[in-house]
Amino acid sequence: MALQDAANLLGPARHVVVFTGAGISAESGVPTFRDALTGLWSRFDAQALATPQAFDDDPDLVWGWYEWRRRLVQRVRPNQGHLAVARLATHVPRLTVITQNVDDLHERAGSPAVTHLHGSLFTPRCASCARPAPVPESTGEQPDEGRRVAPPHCRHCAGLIRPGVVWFGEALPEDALESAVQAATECDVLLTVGTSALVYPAAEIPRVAGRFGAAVIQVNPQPTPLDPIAEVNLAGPAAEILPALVT
Ligand code: BV8
Ligand code: ZN
Repeated sequence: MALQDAANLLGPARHVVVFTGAGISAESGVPTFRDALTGLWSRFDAQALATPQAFDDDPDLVWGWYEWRRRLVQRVRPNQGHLAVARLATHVPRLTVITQNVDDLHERAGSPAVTHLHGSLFTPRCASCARPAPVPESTGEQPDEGRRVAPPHCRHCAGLIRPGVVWFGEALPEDALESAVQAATECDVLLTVGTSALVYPAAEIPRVAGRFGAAVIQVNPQPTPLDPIAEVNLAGPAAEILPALVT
């Protein structure tokens, strides 16, 4: 049985990398990236909004979208999948958590030192001088879906504040990418969870681990391009599979 095969790989592992994507947060109520635009947002294309060009063309549209997503994330809770990942740290000598997600649900589940390859909804910065900016105060109201919101101005240079995420066409944070690649080359097991593995260079991380001899275990209800390199494929939702794997 696949779950037992995965447990047998994890059991003796000394260094495990958990590599996550939007699917791990799906059962918390955070839409995955490729269906992020629901309701009023459905008339937009996520991949087109997540670009420097989109922010230049229509900063209020893009800022409004990220404010909606940030406030949605603040209202939801980590699920059993995030909690199982945090628990895994007590089962293996070394655990590295690498996420493509811009939410903070791994941290809120108790995973320390999460590597965020694509930045965070909670680290806005100035688009001109790059200095960090405060996260806007939450009003406690329901997020206004589909609403344009003017971004704040930088208190140092008056430039526009932008979300602290990595947009398409932008380089990933060098330290995050470097430590992720390093961990991938060193681990015995890489557990990839809830990612379509379509966005590069992040999608290289499980492939690097496989090339360097790690066993790759995949948790995803759908097929992905990683199926051929995964030693074990656990087809199902993360919030069910991970707690069964990490008891
Ligand atoms: C760069 C932050 C260069 C913002 C995101 C060809 C080769 C190599 C690269 C490229 C190429 N063609 C184009 C590129 C470049 C591009 C790229 O990869 N494009 C792809 C689409 C072809 N990459 C870039 O532009 C990157 N930068 O290359 O820089 C450079 C170098 C030097 C100097 C300057 C430039 C930057 C990419 C970063 C994009 N930012 N996010 C935001 O969130 O708004 S990407 C976005 O996709 C997501 O946010 C997430 O981070 C990422 C990955 O998505 P997933 O997490 O996998 O989510 P997805 O919705 O796709 O899938 C969900 C999965 O969950 C599914 O498989 C589903 O089955 C599963 N699931 C559902 N429910 C569950 C579940 N699994 C488990 N349990 C469940 N319950
Ligand atoms: Zn500034």
